[in-house]
Amino acid sequence: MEATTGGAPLAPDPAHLDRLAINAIRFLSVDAVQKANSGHPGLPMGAAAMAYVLWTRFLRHNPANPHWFNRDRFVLSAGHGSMLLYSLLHLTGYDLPLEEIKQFRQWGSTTPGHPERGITPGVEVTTGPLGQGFGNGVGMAIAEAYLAARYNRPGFEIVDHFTYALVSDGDLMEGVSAEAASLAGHLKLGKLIYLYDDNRITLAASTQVTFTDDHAKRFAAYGWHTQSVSDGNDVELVDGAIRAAHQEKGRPSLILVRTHIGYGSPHKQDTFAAHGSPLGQEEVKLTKQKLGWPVEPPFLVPKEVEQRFRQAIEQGRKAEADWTAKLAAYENQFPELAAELRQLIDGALPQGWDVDVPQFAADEKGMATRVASGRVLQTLKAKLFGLIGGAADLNPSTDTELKEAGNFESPAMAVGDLQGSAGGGWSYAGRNLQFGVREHGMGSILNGLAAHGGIIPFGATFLTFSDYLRPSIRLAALMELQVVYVFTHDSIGMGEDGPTHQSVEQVASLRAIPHLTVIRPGDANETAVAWRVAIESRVRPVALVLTRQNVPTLDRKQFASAEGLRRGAYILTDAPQSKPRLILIASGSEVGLIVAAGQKLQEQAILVRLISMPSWELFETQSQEYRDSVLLPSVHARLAVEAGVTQGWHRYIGDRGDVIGVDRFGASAPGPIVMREYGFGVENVCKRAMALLVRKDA
Ligand SMILES: Cc1ncc(C[n+]2csc(CCOP(=O)(O)OP(=O)(O)O)c2C)c(N)n1
Repeated sequence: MEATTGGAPLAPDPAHLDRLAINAIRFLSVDAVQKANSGHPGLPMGAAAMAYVLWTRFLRHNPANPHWFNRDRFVLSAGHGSMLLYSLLHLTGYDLPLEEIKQFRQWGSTTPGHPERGITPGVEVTTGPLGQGFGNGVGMAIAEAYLAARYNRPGFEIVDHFTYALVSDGDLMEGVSAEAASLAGHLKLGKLIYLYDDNRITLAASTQVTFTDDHAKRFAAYGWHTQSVSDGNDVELVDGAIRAAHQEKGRPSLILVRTHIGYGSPHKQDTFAAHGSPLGQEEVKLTKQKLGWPVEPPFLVPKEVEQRFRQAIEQGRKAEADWTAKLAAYENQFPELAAELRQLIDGALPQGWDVDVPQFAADEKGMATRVASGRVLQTLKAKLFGLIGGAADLNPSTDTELKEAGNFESPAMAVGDLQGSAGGGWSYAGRNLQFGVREHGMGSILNGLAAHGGIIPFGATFLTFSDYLRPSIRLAALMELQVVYVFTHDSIGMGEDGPTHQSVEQVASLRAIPHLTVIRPGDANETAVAWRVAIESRVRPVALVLTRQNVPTLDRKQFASAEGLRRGAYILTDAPQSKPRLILIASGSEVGLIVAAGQKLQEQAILVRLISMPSWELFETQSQEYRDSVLLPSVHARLAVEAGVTQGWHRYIGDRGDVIGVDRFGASAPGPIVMREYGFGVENVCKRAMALLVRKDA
């Protein structure tokens, strides 16, 4: 394919090589989608040129080590265009052989339909639900800015990388990206650079039908630096725009790149027919002919194209080696900082990280578990420097401020006597992330923070509003990311705000998410153990479900140790020296209630066992023996008490047990009144328990 004159080879023409390389991306994608008979060829065909420029001229990465800490991050937010990313990973020399490209979307391949973190080397995050990747990138840029501010020293820029993403119309239309973009603009994240694939076509329509706002003005209004590239196939224009974005240090960048979906396809370019289905054999042929590409063989990668892309291997090796040398010099000069950073990079917990976690004294009046959580957080912050986070404008209510640990804000922001500052100054080294009223943005940003590495992020809001970030929680679970959610005001017990704010179905719906650990601790000491579990849970997100109202702090001399929380459910106290006739089970604020009811029942000489069950997921990881030893399958009189929907509890109470729950919406009144009216009182618990005992089949 090299141009020749009468047999004498010409000097290689760089523009020619660029075109060949771009077409190689296009046709690897086209051929893979065609072979799979499934997938999205249009985006890779249109975006190939800008992706080529970014990946061969700018992206600092090491294909031999996709985990190199200081690599630039690249997110394909429009995950349906996965073949674009797979082509780039294959061509630049990641462990993604051509065989895997040929197995696109097949069982057991490392090229799933959408990019999946943990399956394909080089894929940073799972994308597919549009808009999420956009927010993930913001989280990564925050992580970079925080770690850089905390650990870099003049001449030792140990953490120093860009975060890039390729975003599409769908990404920009989804509300989550509006939240994340607004926050990124406010935070002035200058090393965040997004290429917008402005192809004006979505799955089902031209954007003329759905999306006619002025995108450049919109992002400018968020505080972004924007540029437009009129021809996305012009590599020098794209190159110039990325260079200019690098120069812009004080704002995130959006580069609006005009492209054509399905570029080169005679009948499908610029139509949504190119979006989500294979071109078809005949159209593949015509497209290859039109772009001057050999029709056969499929999956062709010309030698010179491979050589061009594979320069990334040597460049990456050198970039990482230089960085490693710099890190060694930094370790010499700043041994303590370096040791701390090293721990974060390795994801290790420092010795004694939890020695200051408080023990709470028994107290009948007790404290809200949100308050206990706040107390625990203050002790964790002193040793865990990767622990950063905040709330969606609810930090006073959720008790999630890291006191005197600074606000994560651009150093360019004026620090004034601003309400809501955490103390400790404003800078990128601040550990309090004020997400504003942006729950969904927060969810996607938390995922980006966790995916970046070095960070244990937490985010807080009322449990009811967990619905607003649920899509991101699901992805955290799917990606096996360590994210801690602090969800407070967890039931009708929160009181006067009424049914819109009173969670009813949220705990059950969180429990439905695979791989998410939901913990609803019953008192202050269980809350402390719950935080320990969350910090140790390196590959699972954890949702802490906490009360607004006070709950008694149990006397652990009388009741079993709160360490039992680690097993998901444990016997708080048992019938003296004999098999119980009745088992009461509760989580969270209802633990105190069954304790009170249990006392009443014991006074009536009823042999009762009390079980605290803060986490179904932790319980399910226990052996059958342990679970049976707690639940005693031979005892049928089992009553569960939880201020939420009863869905799912039958798994633990059996078909002859009973649940006191809330299978309707709440009501506006003081919390204790609502609880009483909904049946969460000692009297009702005893009544329902006694009813179980008199059942013939009990
Ligand atoms: C949250 C979400 N809603 C819907 C979809 C289904 N979907 C996949 S791609 C797409 C349209 C994408 O249009 P665009 O983002 O412009 O991508 P392009 O057509 O340029 O490939 C839709 C609706 C999705 N992936 N995520």
